[in-house]
Parts: sequence; structure tokens; C-alpha cells
Amino acid sequence: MFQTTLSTLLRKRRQPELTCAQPQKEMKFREVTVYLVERRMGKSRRNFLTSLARSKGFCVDNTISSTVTHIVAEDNPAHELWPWLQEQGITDLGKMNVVDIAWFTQSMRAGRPIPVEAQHRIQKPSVQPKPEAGPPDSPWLNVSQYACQRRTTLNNRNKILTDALEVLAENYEFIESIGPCLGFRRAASMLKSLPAPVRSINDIEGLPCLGPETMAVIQDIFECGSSSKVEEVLTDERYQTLKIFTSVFGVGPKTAEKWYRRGLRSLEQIVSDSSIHLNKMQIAGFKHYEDISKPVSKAEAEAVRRIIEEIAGCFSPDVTITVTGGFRRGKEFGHDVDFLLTVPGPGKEDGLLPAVIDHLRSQGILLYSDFQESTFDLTRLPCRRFEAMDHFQKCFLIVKLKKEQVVGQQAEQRCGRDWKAVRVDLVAPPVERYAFALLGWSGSTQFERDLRRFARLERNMLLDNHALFDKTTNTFLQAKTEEDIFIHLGLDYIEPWQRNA
Ligand code: DCT
Ligand code: MG
Repeated sequence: MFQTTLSTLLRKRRQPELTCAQPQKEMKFREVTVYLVERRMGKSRRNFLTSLARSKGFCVDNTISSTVTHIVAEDNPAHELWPWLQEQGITDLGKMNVVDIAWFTQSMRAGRPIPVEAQHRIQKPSVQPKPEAGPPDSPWLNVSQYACQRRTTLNNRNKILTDALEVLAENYEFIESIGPCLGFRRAASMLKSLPAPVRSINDIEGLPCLGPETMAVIQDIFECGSSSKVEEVLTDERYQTLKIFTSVFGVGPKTAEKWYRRGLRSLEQIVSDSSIHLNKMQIAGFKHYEDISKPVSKAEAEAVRRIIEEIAGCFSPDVTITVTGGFRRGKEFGHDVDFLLTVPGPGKEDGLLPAVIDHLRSQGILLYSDFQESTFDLTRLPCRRFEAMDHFQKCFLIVKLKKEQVVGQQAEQRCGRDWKAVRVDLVAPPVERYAFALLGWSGSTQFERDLRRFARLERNMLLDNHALFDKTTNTFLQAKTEEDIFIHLGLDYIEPWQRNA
């Protein structure tokens, strides 16, 4: 059903005579005349969108005249667009709606011009106040509200602030209060991207993602050295207990809360309470708690990669193994090691992970495995559930890593037991889904959330770990590389090490 591919879309785009020259058919909405700004949008995309709008009965003018009611721009920041518009000598500019492409794509989806709302408008920038007339400008202009339009390395210059905000986010996560949780996570994520430490509240005035609650916390930290709200959470018994319980593999906020409400306060109490039923994952989580609650180092991750590579190579010599997750983003430590395994050729990955698991078991190094068969079905895409897990063949493992296999492991670290239990996730998508799976599994979680939110709100597209779907044209957009996906989304490419949002 969705067989139209990018090549079809590109063919349309490459033939302006099919699009631009397409005459206005029936005009359904006489009260609206659209002008599409070619600047930054590009000629071919403009032609394509013109054609699309006309086919839906919209009037689109190729020149700006006083009959235009809606000026639509894409990727044009206000401070660039407005001077350009003013140079065009438009007489009635003040009466026109100057809107972002989101208004256009939402109107296309609705099949009619939707009312212009505040978030659609590209506001004329106010004249900058003279330095003595007001607070100094923020040193960070044009910080996007979306993590996928920011470059966030591991060099976080605002750790004091982001740690505090993340405590509050986590606390809200524990009580499943999603709105405030995401609010604090977004704020922390935005601050992580700033190229210098925030010195005062004036520095961050006007930056996105900072709601009044966040500002109050930051103000407290600047004025008193810490936030009373954060201190309160950190010393709260409930928070402390849920933090310990959720540190166990297989224990989420719901289970942790249930145990807390039963009066349980420590891991010892949980394991010694015979009335508590633990599932298989939690049993393994408790059994290997000492090891898997410790961070996994890069050297350990590399040792795991060599083991998996050798085993997967027995299944097929063509298999490729890519490190994803935090290690791909350059982290020195992680809570697990994530890998993507692919084999060229349709369906060639079938049976790959069960074979790897069998091999690990026969080598005596498999401590736990939870294998999930693929439920991937292209005809059931796109998935509209935002936080849902993907449908690829995958497994969550705990493997025994011999200390001697870890390069650079110091002798004193090797005393006692000669192995360490390590959490490993393996995912084996069909090769033609590789780019989407790689982008999705590289994280960070906040970066992924914002990529999807950006796609949906700014581009009228749906992105998940399987595919990118353009709702305006009802087509899947094909991608071989992560770069292809960024191009489809009209985003500058962000390197994995810049995705630590
Ligand atoms: N991910 C996803 N869908 C999920 C869970 C995770 O797309 N339901 C992505 C986001 C990050 C990536 O997979 C790996 O997940 P984690 O290992 O949890 O995150 P990480 O960034 O690798 O963190 P850590 O370094 O602690 O392992
Ligand atoms: Mg990880």
C-alpha cells in the first residue's frame, strides 16, 4: 500500500514543469492566498509544495502582491526572514500572516486552511534594546527548543543545574507525572547544549524550554547555592527507596511503588520476603545486582564486542556489528552495551540472535537471556505510539565477561572473582531498516524524543525506529544512512557524539 518511495518523490521534485507549471485548478478557499518563500526552502521543494497545495484547492501566488494573505517560510529564523521581507517592498506586509511551514503542512493535512495560531507565526523581532536600556542580550542566541537542532557533547558546562533538574524529573517519573517530568528533562537537556556555564539568571532569559518552575529552581541555586525543592526530594524516603528499587534490572516505577506501599524499604527486605513474586528478569537482576549496578567501561564494552563479533561471524561471515547507545555517543561508561547486528540480504537476519544466544550458552557465559522474536510488519507502520519499543528481533542479556578479556584491566582489579556480569542488548533489524534502527538506538533518549516531536510538529512526519512517514504526501521516505534521515527532516546532520542531549 505504501510502496511510493523517495525516488518517486524526488522524481516529482526534479520536474518543475510537472509542478510549478501545473495551473491552478478549482480554487476552494478564496479568502486565502499563499505565497511560499523560496529562500532556504529551495526551488524544487517550493514547486512541489505549490503543486500539492493547488491540487487541494489552495490559491498559491508565485509573486508577493497585496492579494497574498499568508506568507509561508521554512527554516527561516525571524531575524533573517523579516529583513528580507522588508526589502521586498511589500505595501501591506503588516496585514499578512507570516507563518512557519507547520501552518502549511497542517492545512494540507486538514484539506483546508487552518486558523493561524500563535505558534505558527514567525514574529517580527523587536528592536534590540540598547545595553543601558535593559538586561544584556543572552549570549546564546537562536538556541532551538528541539534537541535535534542543538549539538550536545559530553562536555556539560552546567552540571550543577542539570543534575538538580534531573532529580526533579526523576521524582516526577516515579509518580508517573509525565508532563512535569518531561518539562524538567527538556530544560536540563537544553542547558547541556550551552557552550558555556550559565552565570546568572539574566544569561538564560529568553532561552527555550525554561518554564517558571525550572526558573525558580535555577534562581534558588544562584541565590542560595542549592534548591530547597531539590534538597527536599533528595532527602525524601520515598524518592530514595524508589531510586534503589528501580536500580534493579527488571524493576520499573510501578513495581517499585508497589513494594514501597507495602512498607518495604531495602533490597534485603525484598529478597527475604517470601510473599513477593519476582519475575525471571528481576531474579537475574537481584542475582547479579552487585555487578550490573556498576558502570560498564569502554574497555569492557569493547571486550563484549569482540565476543559477539566472533560468535555472530559463525552465523554469517557478512554480519556487521555496530555499537549503539551511549558508547556510540562517546561515553566512557554505560549501564549496558547496545549493539545492532545486520546481515545483507532480505530476511538474512532470521535466526541470528537465537544462534548467538545458543553459542553464548554453550560457551558457559550466558547468565540471562530474554529473546524477543521480530514482530516487524511494514504494512502496520507507521506506529503512532510515541514511546513504544520497536518490533525488531532483539534480546536483553547478561553475559559473563572474563576479566582477562578486558584490555588494560589492571591486575588489582582482577583479584577475587575472575569475571564480571555485564548487561548487553542486541538488536537485529532487517538491513533496509538499518538507518532508522541505528538512529533510534543511538539515543540519547531525549534526543530521540525531540527528533520524533520535531518530525511530527514541524514536518508533519512520523519517525520511529523503523521508518519515516510523510503525512503530507502519504509516503514512506527511504534512507540508507542516518544522514539521509536528517536530510528528509530538513535538519543539519548531528554527529552521534553531539547527541548527548
Ligand atoms: N531506546 C529506544 N527505545 C527504548 C529504549 C531505548 O529507542 N524503548 C534507545 C535510546 C537510547 C538507546 O536506545 C539505548 O538505550 P540505553 O542503553 O537505555 O541508553 P544509553 O544512552 O545507552 O545509556 P547507558 O549509557 O546508560 O547505557
Ligand atoms: Mg546503553
